[in-house]
Amino acid sequence: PRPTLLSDYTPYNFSLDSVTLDFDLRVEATQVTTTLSVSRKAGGPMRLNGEGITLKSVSIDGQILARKDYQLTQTELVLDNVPDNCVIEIITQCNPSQNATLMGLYVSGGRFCTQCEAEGFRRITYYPDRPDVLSVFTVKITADKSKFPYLLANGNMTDNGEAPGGRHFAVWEDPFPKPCYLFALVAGDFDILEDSFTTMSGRDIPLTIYVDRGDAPRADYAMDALKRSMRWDETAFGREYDLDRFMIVAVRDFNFGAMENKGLNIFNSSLLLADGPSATDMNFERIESVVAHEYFHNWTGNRITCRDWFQLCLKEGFTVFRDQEFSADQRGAAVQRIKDVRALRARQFAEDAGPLAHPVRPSQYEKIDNFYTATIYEKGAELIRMLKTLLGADDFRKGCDYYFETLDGTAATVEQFIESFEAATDRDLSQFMLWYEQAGTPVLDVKRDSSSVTFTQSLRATPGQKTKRPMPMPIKWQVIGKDGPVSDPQMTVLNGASITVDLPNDRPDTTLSVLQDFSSPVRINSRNETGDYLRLMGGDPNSFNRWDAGQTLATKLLSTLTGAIESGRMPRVDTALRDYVSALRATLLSPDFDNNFKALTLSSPSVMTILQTRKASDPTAAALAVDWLHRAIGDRLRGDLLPLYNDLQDSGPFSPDAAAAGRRALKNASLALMGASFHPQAAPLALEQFNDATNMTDELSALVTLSQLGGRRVDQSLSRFYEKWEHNPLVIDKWFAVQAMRKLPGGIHDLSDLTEHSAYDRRNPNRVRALVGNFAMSNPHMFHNIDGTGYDFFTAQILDMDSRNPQVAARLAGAYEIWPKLDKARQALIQDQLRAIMAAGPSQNLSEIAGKILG
Ligand code: BAL
Ligand code: ZN
Repeated sequence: PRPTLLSDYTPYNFSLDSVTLDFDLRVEATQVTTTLSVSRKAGGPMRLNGEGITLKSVSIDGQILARKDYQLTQTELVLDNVPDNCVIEIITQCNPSQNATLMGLYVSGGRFCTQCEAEGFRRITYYPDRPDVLSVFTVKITADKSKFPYLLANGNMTDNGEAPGGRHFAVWEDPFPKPCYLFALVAGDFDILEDSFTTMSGRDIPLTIYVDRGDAPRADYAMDALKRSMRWDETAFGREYDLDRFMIVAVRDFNFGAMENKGLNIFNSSLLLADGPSATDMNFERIESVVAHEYFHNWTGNRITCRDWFQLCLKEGFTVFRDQEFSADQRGAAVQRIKDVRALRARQFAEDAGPLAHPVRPSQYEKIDNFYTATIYEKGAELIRMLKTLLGADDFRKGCDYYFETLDGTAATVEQFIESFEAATDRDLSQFMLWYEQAGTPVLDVKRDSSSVTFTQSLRATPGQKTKRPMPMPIKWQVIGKDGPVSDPQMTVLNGASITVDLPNDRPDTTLSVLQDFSSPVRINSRNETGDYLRLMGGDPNSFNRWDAGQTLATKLLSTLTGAIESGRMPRVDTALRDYVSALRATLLSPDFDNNFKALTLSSPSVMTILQTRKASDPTAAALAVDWLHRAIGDRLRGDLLPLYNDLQDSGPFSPDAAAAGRRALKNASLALMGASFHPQAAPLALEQFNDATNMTDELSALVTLSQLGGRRVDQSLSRFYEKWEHNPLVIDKWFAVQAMRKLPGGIHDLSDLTEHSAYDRRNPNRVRALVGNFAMSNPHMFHNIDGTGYDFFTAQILDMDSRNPQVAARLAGAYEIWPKLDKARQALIQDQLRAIMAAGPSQNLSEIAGKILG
């Protein structure tokens, strides 16, 4: 099919003055009566999108149209001769119980729920399913009262009552005009958690979270995070909540993490429910940030939405930036920045370097679902961060205020966003737009002599973009001597291809700390040597760069080790490795750093990061290199790890806060290194921790260490874990994930057996991601096995998923994007898999991804 092009944008030829939706909810045959009050803005027929639904009737101003008066295809209802002002009524029917795409209206856990972004509303009724058509919605829901006691939609409930046949109804009105992708409906039985929030102007807002029966206590943390988010948006951005109530619903079957529907957020239960015994610290951290993210969308996404889906980064990049800033305030800026950059490099840099590279604002797509990517989200957030760095905090805030004030209630573009900052600060930001238009990660070359430093930027061609232009790049840097900094922090903006700057002083024997706080999303090419990285690890006052120096050094060591393993040589402990571990040890023992920072310093770069630095590499060699390095670190820190582990034992009640999480992170990192180096205490300690754990972070970390140590205890621990958590699906996801990531003794057969386990559910994205997704992304030994069985298994699972849920299938298939970085044999194997996918008659979603990866 022909792709959709940014350049083809034309406004819709009608405005919708109001929309009324009347749902007669039935599990197998729901009837939706849609009433549109329309006014013509330009000539032409009215085109309405629709997919997978049955048209019952259509009428204009009370006159039912005959079949010859409209055109109906698989994807469109086209009405000719629509009067300039009229009321159109459309009656449709759908089958929520059979809707496995999890788009539109579907049933999850016996309840009705919806997911409409990006193009799910067309599975509910015929409608202009595009983000620039805004309208006010009134929604009436009627359903069986005993099975569906709660009937929810966006906005405020204005009426409710009994209906014949044991049914009841509720009417909801949302006074804020919105595009249909923000529509939501939920009906079912729930436990509820209630609270309230007083806004900065003194309005009391009831807050309600709807969860499975018995789960309400597990929503406490999300509620707390919600209230902190609401306050933070007032103080950091001056944004107040607008409706009279705010609701969140947790559902188990969900394609996204969560969805920002106006006043009625719907969450994947994995990103909402947590308590100490069943959720890890990482779960708590993610819940806090995703609750904040969806809430922040109320202004960046809902009050100001996107003109078209090419502008997706306008709401997503900005909202990720906002949730990152929130998390930094809640948990510590340095550690948050390290985690955000680590995720960016692992996912977005890999995307930018491969066949799926695309600009933050793409210019064409086949299926917009495929563009909910790390580039749109995470690189999009980096662009906002650079804007703030370039403008300064005060001018950045002025630009944000201007944007909120002038574009409220509209569907905007990236240009309008940037123009807001230009208008508010009187600056020319036209060159900055290149960051939105050019794909790929720039390389920043750093070359110094005794008195100056030269920064040069370059950007390689990416699919569809041969030539690139220089982009404005803020570079924070500082001169570091052997006893610490010998200059103040400096800021250079590189606008052209190259710039030479005088050093503040020309002392010999100094190292430049470049790109402090990761001030631009680029790769650095420096001439630093091991000694320079060791100096930065010990003496850089910028926490991010202190951590990053260790990562760079570890990546170089791992690349060398991978090369040795590939050519059949034994890896060896050399001086660089010895010095690196000594620097790690100094960090571990220093009272100046917090436990979170120390744990991050101990965590080594991933296999994906190593592959990015190499050509035609064997991923199983890279995985062996990581294992080998862990073992070497564990050996060399042998005397330190056990005392550290013992010192960090928790005492007192569980807290999910950053300080307590940091203690657990460092303690479990010590345990993992003891395990990796087969410390005699590793197995007994892991077993004791597993048996006695009172929180999931400790329980799961111990299980992972045990599973890596191998032996009979692994099966016993896995069985025990399963029996203990059998009734908590979120923990059973973890049980599948642990096995997906380990070297299974029976190889791929063990993995196939897991897909036949009674708890495995092919229809549930969380479960499939836990087993199949983790296998592809985090089990390099088995996934990349040269016998090809890992790839065979994975392709079969993708195609199986594609028959039900194309969106999730296409996302899984993204794991194959790494193939150009692999050795020739694996390249050929993966290309064969991609051809097999294309030959199997895949969905449009999967075909776009597999086709692009294949090239
Ligand atoms: N808008 C889709 C889910 C999210 O990014 O919040
Ligand atoms: Zn979002």
